[in-house]
Amino acid sequence: MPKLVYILNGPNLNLLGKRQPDIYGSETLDDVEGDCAALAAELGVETRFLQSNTEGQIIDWIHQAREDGAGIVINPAAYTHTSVAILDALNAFDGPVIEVHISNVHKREGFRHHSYVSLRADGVIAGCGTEGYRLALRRIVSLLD
Ligand code: CA2
Repeated sequence: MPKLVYILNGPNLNLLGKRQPDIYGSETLDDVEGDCAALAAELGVETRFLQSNTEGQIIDWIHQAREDGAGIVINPAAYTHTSVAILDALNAFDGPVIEVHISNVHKREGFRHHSYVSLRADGVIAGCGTEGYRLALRRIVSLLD
């Protein structure tokens, strides 16, 4: 059975490729999912790619990953900067966690410079566009090997 990597996406990322291409690029979230699935096949892992606009749903998926997930790639979007609850859920997950941001949050408003999730993440990728997801997946797999 291939190892399962959760790829979790927070609020408004369903709009990817549809608004603000100057910040987030022109790929849609479906495109990113396809890219990750193709890379996962190459790397010999399975991915479960999910997006929610609701904090509780993201927490429930992290709990699910405790049961069947080997690693988590997470772009918590705005919850990055606000959610102790997502941090607590990630702290209850034993496998590797990589945090992804499409934009370079450190070049943006001050409130985006702090991340609760970074207190748990084993690595953080920011400002690499949607390629960041593939970089994160590669890193998860090398941490799992
Ligand atoms: O750069 C990232 O990936 C962010 O996690 C994206 C979040 C933002 O709140 C974080 O500070 C950085 C915003 C996601 C909203 O995505 C949109 C995409 C296209 C159009 C509108 C929103």
